[in-house]
Amino acid sequence: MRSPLIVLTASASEASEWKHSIWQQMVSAGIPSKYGRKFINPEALKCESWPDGRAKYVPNGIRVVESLLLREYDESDVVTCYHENLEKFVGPETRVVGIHAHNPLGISYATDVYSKLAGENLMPVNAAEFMKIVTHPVLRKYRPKIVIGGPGAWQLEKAGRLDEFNVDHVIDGEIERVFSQIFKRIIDGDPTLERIIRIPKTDQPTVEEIPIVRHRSTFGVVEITRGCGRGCQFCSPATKVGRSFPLDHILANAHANAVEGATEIMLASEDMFLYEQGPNFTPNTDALINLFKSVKAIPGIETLQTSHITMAPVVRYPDLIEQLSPHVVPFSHLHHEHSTDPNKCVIDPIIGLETGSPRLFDTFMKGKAYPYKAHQWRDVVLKGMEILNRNNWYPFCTFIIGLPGETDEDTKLSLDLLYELQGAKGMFVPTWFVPLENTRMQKKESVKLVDMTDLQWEFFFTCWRYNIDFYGGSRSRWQWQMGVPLYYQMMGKKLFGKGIKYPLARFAGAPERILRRKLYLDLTGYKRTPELMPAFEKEIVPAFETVKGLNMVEAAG
Ligand code: B12
Ligand code: SF4
Repeated sequence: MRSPLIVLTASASEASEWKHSIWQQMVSAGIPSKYGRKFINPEALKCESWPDGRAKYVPNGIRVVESLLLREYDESDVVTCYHENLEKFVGPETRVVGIHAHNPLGISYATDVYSKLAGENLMPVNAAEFMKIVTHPVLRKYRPKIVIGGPGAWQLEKAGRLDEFNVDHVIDGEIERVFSQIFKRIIDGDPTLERIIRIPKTDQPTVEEIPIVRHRSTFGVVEITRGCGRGCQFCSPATKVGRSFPLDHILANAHANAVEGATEIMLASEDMFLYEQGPNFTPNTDALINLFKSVKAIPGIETLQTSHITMAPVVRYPDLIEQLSPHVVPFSHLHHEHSTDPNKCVIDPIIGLETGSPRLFDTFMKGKAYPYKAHQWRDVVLKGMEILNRNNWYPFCTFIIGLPGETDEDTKLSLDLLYELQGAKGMFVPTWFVPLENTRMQKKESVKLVDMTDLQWEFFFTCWRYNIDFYGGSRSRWQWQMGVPLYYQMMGKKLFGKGIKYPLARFAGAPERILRRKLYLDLTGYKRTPELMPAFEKEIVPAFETVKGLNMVEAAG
């Protein structure tokens, strides 16, 4: 039998939808593959195939490419599979192997820096999984053209690894309008086709040009909008024209997912409140409610998941969250004991909080707060968080450490914001600044771990202290308390210097009344409001023996 002309694939760490966990995917980007088995359940990297070897689910981007190609080629000529089935499909007639890349080397917002906490040159799980594809012997045997596309394709060029992986073409941008001509030229082996193909903004497709997917996407991802007009300088969707998909289009996509077994739909967007928005970023509550109801009504769909939102509309339109909640929170697969929902459901949309410094905010992302001003960002975050939490929205909040020109004063302001977020319900995830290609900051420098200031380490580990307190059970707390002092003595101190000692001690749960003398933030509240001290004192975590054993507490005292 003839081998297919085009084989499409994606790595297991980007295709897996294990337990519907987006968290699992983020962890894959940060954990060194060497320790992968310790932190990642091996089941999480198993993806399901149909009996003929085709993939059941892959990231939405590659499904869109597949659907475009199926307009021009037969199903027998376009096959999507995981790396373990490449052998089965790639053969003498295969001209192209197209690989989707969301975060192939784990360097989006320096997620790989997490893997570097355990030493330089450690490859995150994401990169290891990606390598399984590009180093697959069947590619060397038949030498099809290797084409990489997707939001993280830029990473291969940036890391200078195109030759190492024998990449013929990197396609950067939205492919709908130009796919036909590009694939034809690749298949024909056109020698004049550039290695890096940047699709210009003028070729961004209209929603009518974007196809309905033929097959199921990982997490049941269905786009509801594309692009964002808020213009943050570090962000790639900021460079895309804003578009909202018609309800029929969304429902047809959701239906295609449901008939192939998806029980959950993730409504993907840069900001859900952009869906059918009015002028000046006014959310369209009715349209959103109708969207939730209609998607939920599709036979087979049991749960809904949101992707990204922004905070300003939450505050500007105080009824928005209250009105949306009954139509989305009860249909979430996520639960938390703090939820006031009868079934303890919560939702966790992703929100970029980025910084507590009005100066940095004003320089790099002032549109994010619109209609509020940069100096109001702190208040917007705190008020927004209060509204979200009250309605059982426990957001996944990201921060960017090391924006260009960040000073100690800026970091202190971010720490101040973090202090005020104590007790807020959600996840606080610090990431490091990375200049993404095609953004206004593409020429800026990435953060390097060795250059992190003590305050930046404090910010980093304080976030994780909060996360463990809110999400980790007592078992996980105990494990960190055992492991962290060992990490400091055996590795952390050598890699990053003594500056991480007290931030790490906070992460490990050392008593705050001791740490407050060594760190900027005083989580007991004493430095800010000494009169409240007796009340806070009662809540202080008892002294922690293992840390003491390693002299961290004594030294801290
Ligand atoms: C849903 C989503 C997720 C989900 C699901 C991901 C999945 N595996 O399916 C979750 C929440 C898990 C996730 C995680 C992450 N994500 Co994400 N995610 C998105 C989101 C909202 C939608 C993705 C989507 O389906 N888009 C629609 C499709 C059609 O677009 P597309 O994939 O770009 O595909 C088009 C082209 O790229 C091209 N194409 C795609 N694949 C291929 C392959 C070939 C061969 C070719 C030729 C072309 C091609 O054709 C498509 C049509 O034009 C986007 C924002 C966005 N609107 O794109 C962010 C986004 C892609 N994520 C991003 C990031 C940074 C991450 C994370 C690192 C963490 C984070 N901070 O969010 C992690 C990494 C996960 C990992 N495994 O390492 C960034 C990427 C920035 C960048 N340019 O590098 C984005 C743009 C968000 C943002 N605002 O910054 N993500
Ligand atoms: S609000 Fe979010 S998606 Fe929009 S430009 Fe800013 S970072 Fe990008």
